[in-house]
Amino acid sequence: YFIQNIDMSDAIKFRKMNGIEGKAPFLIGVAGGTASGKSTVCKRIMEKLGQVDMDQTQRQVVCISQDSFYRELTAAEIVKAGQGLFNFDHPNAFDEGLMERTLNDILAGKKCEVPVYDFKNHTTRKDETMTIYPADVVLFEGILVFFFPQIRNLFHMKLFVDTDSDTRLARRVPRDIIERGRDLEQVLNQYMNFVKPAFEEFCSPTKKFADVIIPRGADNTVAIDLIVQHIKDFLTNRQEEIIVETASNNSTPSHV
Ligand code: UZR
Ligand code: MG
Repeated sequence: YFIQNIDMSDAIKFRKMNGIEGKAPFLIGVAGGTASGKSTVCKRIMEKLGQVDMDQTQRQVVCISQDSFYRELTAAEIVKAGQGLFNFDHPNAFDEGLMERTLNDILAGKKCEVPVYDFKNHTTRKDETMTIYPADVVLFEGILVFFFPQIRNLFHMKLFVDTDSDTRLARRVPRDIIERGRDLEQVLNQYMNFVKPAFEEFCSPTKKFADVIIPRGADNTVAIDLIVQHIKDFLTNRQEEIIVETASNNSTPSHV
């Protein structure tokens, strides 16, 4: 069983010993409009897989947000952002190259560093990154994760969280005010000028790429249970493949 506060070298040794070192994870993309419940759907999936109370390094399932890949803004763009005049819902707001390189590293079974985004200052933190350790399942969530073809084509499974736009707006307003330090007028202006039109132009059309559309978001426990079962099947199958591989690689008769 897992040990709390395990040393990283132990986690890497553990993957090595169990033959899962360098294995490509099952990569899941989770798209949907703002405040549709993407993060909550990911959290539920991780909870149902029993991942939440586990040590970071022992986790078989990790979740990354597209927010980490907002590109650096110029001085002029930062001023615009402060006035609610910068379009954070447009594909150009993201660093597509960094997203693609990071996902490719993850698929290669490498450990990688992901930027941490600060919504209050509209910038990634200079002093801080998040380390993503090799995992068996990686969830990547964001409004435009299916927009860029090179990124879209990397996913083994694509989910689209489909929540009514009035529900999304009703959630977005308090979230921006409380968690992201905005005022009501700024939030509504930004929503009308950028968030809503960009959803219709860039996000909503990517629903057609999804394998599974989840109506009502995190409330939809039936959909979440089906997805979790699929992930469990993947993990079990891979474990069986590894056992077979390990057995055939051993010259001495196997005890498995
Ligand atoms: P989710 N966003 C900000 O509000 N400020 C930033 O500095 C960067 C992004 C918002 C962005 C988008 N839009 O709608 C939302 N605006 O984050 C996406 N305006 O996040 O999928 O969690 O709603
Ligand atoms: Mg989010």
